[in-house]
Amino acid sequence: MKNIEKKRIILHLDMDYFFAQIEERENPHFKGKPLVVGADPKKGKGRGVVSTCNYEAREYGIRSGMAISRAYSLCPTAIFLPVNMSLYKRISISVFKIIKKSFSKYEKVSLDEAYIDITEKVNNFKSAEIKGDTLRDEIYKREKLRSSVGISGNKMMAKIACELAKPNGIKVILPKNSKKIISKMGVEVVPGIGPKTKKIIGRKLDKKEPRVKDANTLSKRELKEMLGKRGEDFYCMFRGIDHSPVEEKREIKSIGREHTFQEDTRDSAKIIETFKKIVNEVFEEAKNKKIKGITVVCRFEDFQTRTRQISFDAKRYDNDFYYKKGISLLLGLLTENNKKIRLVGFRVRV
Ligand code: TTP
Ligand code: MG
Ligand code: MG
Repeated sequence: MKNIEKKRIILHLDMDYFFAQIEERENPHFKGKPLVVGADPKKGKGRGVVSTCNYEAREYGIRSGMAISRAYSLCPTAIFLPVNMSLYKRISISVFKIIKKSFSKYEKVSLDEAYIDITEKVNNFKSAEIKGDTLRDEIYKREKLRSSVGISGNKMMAKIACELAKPNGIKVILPKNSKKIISKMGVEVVPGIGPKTKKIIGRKLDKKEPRVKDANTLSKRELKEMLGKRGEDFYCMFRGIDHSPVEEKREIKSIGREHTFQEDTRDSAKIIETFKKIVNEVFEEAKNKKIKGITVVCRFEDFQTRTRQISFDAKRYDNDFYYKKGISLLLGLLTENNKKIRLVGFRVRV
């Protein structure tokens, strides 16, 4: 019974190369040239990461999350720009106003991305496609920015459709075709399957790059034995089925800062001093908002990234309380191993 999906029509919108496209819009002479938004490359000695880049830069192999020094070595002549977050946030607000004007049931996933449940708005996938195109046109008219839309019977397949539509496109995956389309993809297209889970599945199947069609040879019981409760969900997802609802007004916002050290360090005074500085910046931005939880991030010299978090009850505490909790999480991470620290970060949920 659980495998029978309620008939829904879900639309996924994602802005194309968002931060970089905004920079191109602000500086039209950048268009056509590789452009990278992120940390300062410092002629190859910079230590932060790439936030995003335009499609010209992607041709050189540059990607989000890559060390900026590597991006520089792949294309030293690219235009490198710092992250102008307040501008991107302003534009994101404007994009979401456009969504809100036409749709009531939407879920904001990030600054540039939303799921919209249009089941009640349209009768079929053809009219859904027209709705999607209208939305893309409206965003372009108002903000002169290109976006892509994917439409299918659930969130996972709508997102996959959107990836296939990129850039500046729209794609519908009819639910009857979902299983076939997803079966050709790598198992990591399924939300929740990261490198670790992929490895477990790969080991079981004796494949380094397991595809969904390979994973489809595993029974629900086998997946459950391997991966616990999540395994059962994956069993459905490998068949193109995803029951997760579009969660409206999930206005959990997070505010965070991170700092990449000029040199990897184990100097605790230095780490704590930097941590204090970014924590204060976060408090400054969070202002009077109620803090629901905090997360501390450490990236070690070998790029291993670890996080620790705590959630809080409804009570309001003062900033010093959250800072002390943060410090104890940080110390917990520092004592996990003896590796040097590359990056430290602090985030609050408000
Ligand atoms: P994405 O939608 O993942 O990427 P994108 O919009 O740059 O490119 P695409 O055309 O493939 O959608 O992320 C949206 C923005 O979030 C991106 O422009 C920059 C920011 N971001 C980071 O800062 N770091 C990251 O690792 C990622 C993935 C995104
Ligand atoms: Mg995007
Ligand atoms: Mg996105």
